[in-house]
Amino acid sequence: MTGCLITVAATGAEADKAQVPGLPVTIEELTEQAIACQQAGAAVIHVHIRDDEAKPTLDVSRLKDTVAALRETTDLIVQLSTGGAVTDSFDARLAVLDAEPDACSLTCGTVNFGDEVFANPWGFIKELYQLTKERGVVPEFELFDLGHVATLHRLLREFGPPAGGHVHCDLVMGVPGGMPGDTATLVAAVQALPEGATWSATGVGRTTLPVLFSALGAGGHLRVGMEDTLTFSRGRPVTGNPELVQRAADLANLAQRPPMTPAEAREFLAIG
Ligand code: KMH
Ligand code: ZN
Repeated sequence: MTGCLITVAATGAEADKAQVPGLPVTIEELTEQAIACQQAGAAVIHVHIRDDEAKPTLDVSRLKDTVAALRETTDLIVQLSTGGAVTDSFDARLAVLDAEPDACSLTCGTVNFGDEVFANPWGFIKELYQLTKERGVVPEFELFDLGHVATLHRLLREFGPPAGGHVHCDLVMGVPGGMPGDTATLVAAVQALPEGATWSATGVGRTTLPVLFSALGAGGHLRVGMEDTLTFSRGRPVTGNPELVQRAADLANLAQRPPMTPAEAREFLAIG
């Protein structure tokens, strides 16, 4: 087994700043936490941004400023979300690539998302995938359900390998409406992945720790962060992303899978 790639999903599009004071919503808050997350063991940052009212936005010039600020202050691989919020249009989600990130998320199917629907029809998936290839942006395939794995196979079959040539996936588990965050489901999803693909996993809400332990034991990599988890332990809210990264890094070290540096992660993910 190799070292452990740790991705921090720092903000997301769902949590409310008024109720979660530690959520990074400004560029300053994001870079401050990003620096601490890198020190704690993160190599990739998955980025959603907020507007002046702390509401989710896909404003391209703000995304550009965020990419530039993260590059200035950290060595982290900057992975922009093309998922955005459930209310974002497909056009706005495609335009995220205009901000020229190192990497982006690419969700391989529609999924119920609590009371909402996170829409990713085939037409959108293939357009976004072709755009990542044209622009040389390395996608991370977000898999919320087993059917998404089948769509990933179809995507690779019809359009060939991604920019960089390496397939890396992220199992997003425990979303109400998606696959459950348990070991049996994780193993089933991993067994269905394309040959040679690497993977990380994240467990949303109370599935965070079971998924983390299962992923480490199965040779996978980790995504943690306030996009996915707002409670550190029973009754104790998360105060910021660094403590989630620190916990993941401590457990990865205990598993003899020390966190990859950003430089090691660039090589691993084939990000130039
Ligand atoms: N906010 C969710 C609706 C992604 O970043 O690509 C979608 C999401 C996935 O977070
Ligand atoms: Zn996201």
